[in-house]
Amino acid sequence: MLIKKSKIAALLTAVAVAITGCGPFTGFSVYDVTSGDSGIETMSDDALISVGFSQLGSESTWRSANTESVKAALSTNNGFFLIYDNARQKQEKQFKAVRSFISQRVDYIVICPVIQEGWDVVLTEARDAGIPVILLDRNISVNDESMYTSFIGEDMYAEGASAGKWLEEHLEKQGKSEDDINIVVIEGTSGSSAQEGRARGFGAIAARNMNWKMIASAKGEFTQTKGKETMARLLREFDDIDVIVCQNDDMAFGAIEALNEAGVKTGGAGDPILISFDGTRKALELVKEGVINVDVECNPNSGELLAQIINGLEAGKEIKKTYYMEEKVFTKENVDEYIEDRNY
Ligand code: GZL
Repeated sequence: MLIKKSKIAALLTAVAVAITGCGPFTGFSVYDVTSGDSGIETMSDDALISVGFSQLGSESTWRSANTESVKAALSTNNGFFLIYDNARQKQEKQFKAVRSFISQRVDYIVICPVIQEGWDVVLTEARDAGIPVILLDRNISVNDESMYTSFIGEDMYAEGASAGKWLEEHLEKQGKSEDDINIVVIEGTSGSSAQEGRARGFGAIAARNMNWKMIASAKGEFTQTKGKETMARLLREFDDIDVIVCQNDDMAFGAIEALNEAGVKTGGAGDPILISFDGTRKALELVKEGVINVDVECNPNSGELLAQIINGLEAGKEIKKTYYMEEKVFTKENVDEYIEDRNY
């Protein structure tokens, strides 16, 4: 679908007036409606695919990498005109952004949904406007799956199950398969497919180990600050924690701060086991040091696949409903093979 300069100009004016209240501005490839910063290079092509991207926030290292992956892949040089909005964890802001994209008649809408519920109405509006919606990273619960064209992201249930299977094997090696194991979980954003999927996946493995005691699940909101607060509270409540599951690296970083302040080491023989998710470089360095025992990868670099799928749709190709990113499980035994390649 070719988008003429006239439409881009109208799009830019609409964005400018709608967001900043001031007049049109000259060419750029990415307009960040959150900060009002214009992008980098002037537009060279007059045939651009316009994409409205509703990103849920900037809460973690992972999220920043995911945003950068999309901006790099959906650049003007690659044939795209990207309008980026950061909803700062608020679903209402995502609804507002999607409705703004609809009013600007973009060619595609991409959403990283902060939580699973509540999307039926706004996605019906996008469908009525004839604008395909692609879900990125997190998934949604809708009555009618035709509301979105495709989901590109991670299999969160599999990630949770991988962490549980690793713990089974680790306890077996330690000769602790029959011991009572007290487990606390610091969970990400409540109601997100990441929090819910990882909890269900790990929970399925825990259910087949009757000696595993899930003594607490607490909110960490995927942030380092909240992860630290929650870990400090759990340390005050429990003095016999054997396993700490953090549903992302940023919460693990916060938990480690609280553990250090309480004089509690993790990862070594007799220490609490620390399990994390995402596989950021900083976390893999802690895996290498033996502070984090295992880190289940959640790959944020989905921008290129997103661009391929949009180009495929433009070319009328058959597109799958679901695309899962390739993911690994990092431990002290294999981390050296991958740590140098981490770009986030
Ligand atoms: C998972 C993603 C999660 C990451 C967190 O796909 O949605 O959100 O695990 C991020 O780091 O905040």
